[in-house]
Amino acid sequence: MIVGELEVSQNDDVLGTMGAGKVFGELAILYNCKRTATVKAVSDAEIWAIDRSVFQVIMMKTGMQRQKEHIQFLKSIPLLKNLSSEYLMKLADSLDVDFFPEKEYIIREGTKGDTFYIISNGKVRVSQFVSGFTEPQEVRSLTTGDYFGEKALLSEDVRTANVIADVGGCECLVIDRMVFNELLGQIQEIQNKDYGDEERGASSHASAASSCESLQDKNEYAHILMSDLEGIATLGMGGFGRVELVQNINDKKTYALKCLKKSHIVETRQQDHVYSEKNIMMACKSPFISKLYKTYKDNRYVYMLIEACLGGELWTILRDRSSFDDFTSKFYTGCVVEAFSYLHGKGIIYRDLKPENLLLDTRGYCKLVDFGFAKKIGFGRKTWTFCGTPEYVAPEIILNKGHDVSADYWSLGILIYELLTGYPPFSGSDPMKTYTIILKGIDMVEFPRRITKTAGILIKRLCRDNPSERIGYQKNGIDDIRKHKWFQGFDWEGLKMQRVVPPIIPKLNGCTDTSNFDQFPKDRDIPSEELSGWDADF
Ligand code: 6J7
Repeated sequence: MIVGELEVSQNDDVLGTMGAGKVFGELAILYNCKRTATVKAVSDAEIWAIDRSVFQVIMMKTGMQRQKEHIQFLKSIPLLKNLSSEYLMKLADSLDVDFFPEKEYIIREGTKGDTFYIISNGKVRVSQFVSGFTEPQEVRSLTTGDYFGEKALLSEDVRTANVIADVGGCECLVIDRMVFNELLGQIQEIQNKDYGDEERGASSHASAASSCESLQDKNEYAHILMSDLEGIATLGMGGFGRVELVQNINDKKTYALKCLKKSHIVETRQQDHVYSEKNIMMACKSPFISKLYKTYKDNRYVYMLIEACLGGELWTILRDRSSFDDFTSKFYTGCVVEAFSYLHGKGIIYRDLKPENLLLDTRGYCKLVDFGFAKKIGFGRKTWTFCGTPEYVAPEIILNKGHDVSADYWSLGILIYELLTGYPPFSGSDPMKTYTIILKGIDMVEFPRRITKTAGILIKRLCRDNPSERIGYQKNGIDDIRKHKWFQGFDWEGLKMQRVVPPIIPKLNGCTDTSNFDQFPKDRDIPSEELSGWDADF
């Protein structure tokens, strides 16, 4: 608005007035909803107006511009001078920007930490407990272009100093542990940094971290060699490679071995996602998430040795039965709710929910597989990478507005609809058409009669255009979904303890029976070698 005065009201209640310089009208465009308030000129007013498509292009362009600025800033930091532009782009893609007001603790000594910081604007003061003093002693200050927070990521989890925003506050680029490990952890300057903690007589947090050997998880599968594994059958195939059922020749136990073509990973720039998949799956211990035991690599493939789920894909079962009844849909949705509850509690978003990524184990419980799009974003943060399967993608991902765990709740609504009907609510003949339909909103979707009223209400509460209005994302978190009327009488404790009798019990004749999977021809394609070394930590 350029000049004049406007009045904002809702249902005849005046909410306030606006003058020159104010912007308004964005909500109905962002969330594709009806206008949420009435705006009336109370004096002659001159206003600039932008239509929906221009607004969306501006949003997209500002997103791209922001990324360009980040790359330029990262290039100017001496620490990163030897990083290739590909790595810089990845870094710019994966970082978040946070502002800390003056005196706020960005890092507190002795707490656990998972993030690395580069100061993009402002200053911080660093202090530390030193023997002989009762208060932390200031050891240095840092300014724009400096970094901190690497020590807890390199050795153990514990922070070895306090970092506090200085006068005027401080803006930082924030990088999570996984991205740090992949892109920055190997830089010599970071590895060799010595702050002189020992000479200073810094207390145990600092010295423990510097002298601590990295804790190796005792992994009972560590001894299984690739040469111990014998191929039984192919369970799945795609451009990425294939998934084989393999048997350990020593103890006859079977596993799924995911074989990913390295050349394909590099061509499609999926290195980040593959590392993310490995790190997240390795860190997860939930009965509703398939376990990753070990990884291998050679010149052509990286491999993941995963818990076998021989009951087959929920997608295949749904295809064969056309649709599920209410209890069957509730049971599988319940398994996903438990998986999400576990992941979100760890600050991880999943981002690829669909029936193809739910596998049944021998008892009929379903588990989340394929963590290629999962990401640890922590709490209260967003991420911007476009990913997911078109029919399940949330509107904020399409509009590049940044997304978080609420995008998983959106996809949960889509899943419930698909389980109950056999088809997803938003579907076009190509991804672009699907996105256009998604942006029209759930209220434009026809709900067939096999979706009961309470199921329909839950789906609509999950598929709100505005992410913060979605059930699961509010004060009581995912418990609101567990307590929703659709789940009335559902035995959540029994599900968690795996006492509930599953609605479909797979027919299986031993641990090498692959009859619940479609049949695939032998893969005769030998991918080219890929020797760039991106998989060094695999
Ligand atoms: Br900056 C800085 N100076 C020091 C120092 O003198 N000693 C220690 N132990 N840490 C220092 N720092 C940074 C370093 O990046 O403060 C961070 C606190 O979290 C530390 O990494 P962190 O232990 O993860």
